[in-house]
Amino acid sequence: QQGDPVEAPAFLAASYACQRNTPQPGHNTLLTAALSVLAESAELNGDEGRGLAFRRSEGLLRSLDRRVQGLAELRGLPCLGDHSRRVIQDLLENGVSSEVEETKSSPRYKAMKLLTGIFGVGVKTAKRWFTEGICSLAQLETSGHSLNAAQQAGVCYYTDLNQPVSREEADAVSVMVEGVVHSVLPGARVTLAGGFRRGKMSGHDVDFLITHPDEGKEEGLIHKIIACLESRGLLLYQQNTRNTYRESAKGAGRPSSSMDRFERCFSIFKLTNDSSYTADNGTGSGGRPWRAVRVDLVVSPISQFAFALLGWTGSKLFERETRRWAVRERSMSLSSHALYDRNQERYLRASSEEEIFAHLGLEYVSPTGRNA
Ligand code: 8DG
Ligand code: MN
Ligand code: MN
Repeated sequence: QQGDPVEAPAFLAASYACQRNTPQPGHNTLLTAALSVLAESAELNGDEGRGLAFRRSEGLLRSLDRRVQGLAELRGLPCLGDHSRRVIQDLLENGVSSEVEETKSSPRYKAMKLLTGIFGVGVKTAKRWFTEGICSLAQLETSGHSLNAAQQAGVCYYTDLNQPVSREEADAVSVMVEGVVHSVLPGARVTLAGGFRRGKMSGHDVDFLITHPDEGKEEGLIHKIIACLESRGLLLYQQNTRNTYRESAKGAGRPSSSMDRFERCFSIFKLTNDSSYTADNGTGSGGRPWRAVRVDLVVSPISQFAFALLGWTGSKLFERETRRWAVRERSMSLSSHALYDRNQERYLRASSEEEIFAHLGLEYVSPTGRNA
């Protein structure tokens, strides 16, 4: 049957990603991969607005429950601007998009991707280096730039850290983290967050959220965890911060801010190729019997745990959209710490993610549906 395209169901026509169920990888990976390149390229140029527009298109396409075969099927759907539609049309008609191919092969994109692929190097630093003609690790090394501790570790473990972390490796890291956490604070709870909680099969790091059912017991926990990891020789690098969050009478801080103030540790683990871990690709570069893996550890008081879990599960776009929904549609500000109702001028408590969605007037989206 040819006919007109069917009306999009309401949840697909929803313009906020947090109103939709978005599985991984979705039915339109050719299109989403292409839009992701354009989004990344814009982000690497420091053009956040343009990056966000492509991310929204990408998210919308990933949420569709079938493979798109013609542009007409996208009629009436939100989040797809003219530019995205042109790229999609190219891909549907020719199998490739010339703009995407040009972007991928441009020296600037390649260099910026390589340089920001160094742990500890952000867009601003990479841009400065690229302007000076630095396009490779070798050129960076001979440039004489002094690197901070994070960047030194980033260069040192570059190959390992740019090899995706597999599900098996994430599970092996979970075993290590749980062992250490329970030995320094019995009763503490360790929850896998980030992309792996969303059901992704690989990731750029492994994210953990740690709490204890007795409020206050978690204070200072990050230091004990780090000390124990170090004594067991499991850490290659770590940078930790203590908790600086305080509720203010005026309500939660800027809703767009994705940084939070938990006790946390950005680290690089030494994952050994031992019995708990049998993946074939388990050796690091250079044939070492271990590999370096990026791990984020975050400690939350139990009273903020639901918010922290929602915040650290992602995806980044899903988080952004949830916060945008809260402000624009509910006059609330949401962070990884709390939800503040600006009309009632009070904080809304929650002990589960379901309660937060309910406060926001959103239908609950399970972690595996948050891959916007
Ligand atoms: P990946 O590692 O598989 O590439 O994907 P991911 O797990 O979704 O990305 P991530 O960079 O590890 O971030 C996981 C979530 O953590 C993401 O939704 C944003 C959230 N997050 C916070 N606060 C902070 C913060 O201060 N820094 C970073 N990098 N992420 C934060 O809630
Ligand atoms: Mn992650
Ligand atoms: Mn992370």
